[in-house]
Amino acid sequence: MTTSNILEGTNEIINPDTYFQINSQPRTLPDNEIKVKGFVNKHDNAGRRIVLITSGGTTVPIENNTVRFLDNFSAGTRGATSAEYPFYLQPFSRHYTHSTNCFLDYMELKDDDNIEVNPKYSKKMKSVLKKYQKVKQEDTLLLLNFVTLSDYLFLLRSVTQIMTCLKERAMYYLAAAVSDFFIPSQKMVQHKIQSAEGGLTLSMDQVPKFLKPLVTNWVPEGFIVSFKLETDPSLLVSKSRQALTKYGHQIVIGNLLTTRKLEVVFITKDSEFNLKLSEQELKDDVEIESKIIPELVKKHDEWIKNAEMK
Ligand code: PAZ
Repeated sequence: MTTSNILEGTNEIINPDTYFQINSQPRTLPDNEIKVKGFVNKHDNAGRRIVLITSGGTTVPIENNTVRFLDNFSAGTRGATSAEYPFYLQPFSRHYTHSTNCFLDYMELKDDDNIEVNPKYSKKMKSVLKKYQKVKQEDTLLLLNFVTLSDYLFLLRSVTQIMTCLKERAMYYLAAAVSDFFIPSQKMVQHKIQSAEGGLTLSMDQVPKFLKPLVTNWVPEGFIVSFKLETDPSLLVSKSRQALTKYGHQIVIGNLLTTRKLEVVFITKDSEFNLKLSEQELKDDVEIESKIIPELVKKHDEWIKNAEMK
């Protein structure tokens, strides 16, 4: 007879408030809140707009003393690239990460004591460096990290609530790939699941839909853009529109896993249109975000103007 480890979930969906009550806040949250308050106050006082970009995947642990976890697909490219248009950029460092190049490939030994940038790369590096230095000088980029679903949700709630004061001047660009399923801490085993006990059967709870309180209560005046990722082309538009109708925010950007860097579909209350790279643009290494962001800036302008007219 074979035995197995069984982790049981339930079909009941808890509400978002309950989620925050039954999970402990991440240790880094108070420090992050201080950083965000400083950043928001400074730019709010200067009358600037602020965009919250969420990017990357969230992990869901299956043991309290976590050895294993489930991950959501996302390389974090969408968020990093978007932060460069029209502003700038892991923005910046994305150009020099292991997925593209090793940073050291850009360097050469000048002599025994000094290194320099390989002249082959200096033109490209110079333009990224200039943008990076401008961002540093003007302090217009604040990077915060999350790993688990819980890190993400606590951070999202805090940051959005701090940004409420910006009203219509805030944009929320929610590109992170957030897990739809999790195992509540009280249902997780404490220690590493033992393979000697046989296979593993997992049943998980559904993560509450946080977009609802975000749109309705946390930042009701903000301009909110969410992403919808699908793998089946026949579902993309219908699922994206369904999300827009359900949460009542401003835009859903739909994308397919295999073509997400080439094409997206914008779904708004009254319209639906595609943004796509042409053959020539592909050859020229144009990035789809260079089309997405100007379109959103235009729509955000209208959002602010409409609010001023009220
Ligand atoms: O991070 P990445 O560039 O590899 O992928 C971006 C993306 C596909 C995760 C993003 O565009 C997206 O669709 N985010 C929402 C995912 C979701 O439906 O939960």
